[in-house]
Amino acid sequence: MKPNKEVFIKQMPKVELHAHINGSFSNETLEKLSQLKHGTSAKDTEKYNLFTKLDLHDGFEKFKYAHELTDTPEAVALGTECVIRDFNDDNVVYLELRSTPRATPKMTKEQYVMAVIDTIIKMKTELPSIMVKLIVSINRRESIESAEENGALALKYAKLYPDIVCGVDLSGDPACKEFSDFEPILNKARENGLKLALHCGEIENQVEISSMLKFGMNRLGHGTYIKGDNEETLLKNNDIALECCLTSNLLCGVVKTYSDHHFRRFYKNGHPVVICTDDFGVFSTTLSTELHIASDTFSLSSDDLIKLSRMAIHCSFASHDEKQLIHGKIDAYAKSAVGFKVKIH
Ligand code: 6MZ
Repeated sequence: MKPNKEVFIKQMPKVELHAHINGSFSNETLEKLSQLKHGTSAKDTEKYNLFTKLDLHDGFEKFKYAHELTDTPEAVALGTECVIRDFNDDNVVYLELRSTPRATPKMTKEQYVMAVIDTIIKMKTELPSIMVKLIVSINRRESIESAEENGALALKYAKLYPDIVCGVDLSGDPACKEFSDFEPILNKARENGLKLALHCGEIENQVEISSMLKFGMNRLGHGTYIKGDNEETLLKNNDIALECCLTSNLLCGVVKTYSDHHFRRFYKNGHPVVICTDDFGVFSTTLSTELHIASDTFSLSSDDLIKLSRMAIHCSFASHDEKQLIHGKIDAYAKSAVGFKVKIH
């Protein structure tokens, strides 16, 4: 086999830190979920896939389609399993999934969380080469009461499953509510040992960006509108890693071209950055594709890509021993790739 960039990236052990479960359904997964719910093929998958640029708000409408299909614990379990299988097929060896506990007429939030956790446990034996964790999401669109419930579920299940539940995410339409509304919930999670991976700076709101950066977090999702020197200093001083989702940002219209993406600036400044998919089903991408785009756009060599993978492990919420294990896989791959004399630029 002639080694080339595609093969190199596809085979590289990869680390995914920003993936929403209900945004990560392939068309095959939608088919399976539709069969489960309706006994028929999925209709109107274009309601879910984003083929053209939209604004961020329209982008959020896309998730309704997946949510309609995942309204029972069985469907949540099936969806989660398919997502883990798809990441495994892309040679992702460490995966932090995030998802918003959702109550429907057929399911409680607690059943939702258990369906995801049970599936993660089941997949440990079926797919032993991928390690999967869960970050519990809070959706900004929902009530504070709902956010409190999600925070409490995160704490409860982190105690019961400390190897799986590792953090809390704040996501959803960034135009909804004030960050300060969520601070007490996030503080409580942090004080009880959970990590924070919060969406921040997806829209232009300098007051909120500043207060979020001062509040601090372990990782920040998107950060498109983090622009001023003060903000970059806060990011640096508070040691906040940046999750960059190239295609998501392009298709949601918050960056004009890949080349304009803020990954370039932060990477150049040596800031911890991680390439992520966000919602690979909605944005029709894979982690390998995103790394390929990053490599092409920002002239990253094979060494740079390996370094990015190592950086992703560093920024992950895995334990020390788990990080060592994943590092071992990347080291072994890097050695074999040297043997291949893979030069991708
Ligand atoms: C903000 C996003 C998002 O939780 O039902 N979500 N929130 N920005 C984004 N960038 C485009 N992509 C996804 O997965 C879907 C939910 O994740 C959040 C939204 O709240 C969406 O409803 P779960 O598994």
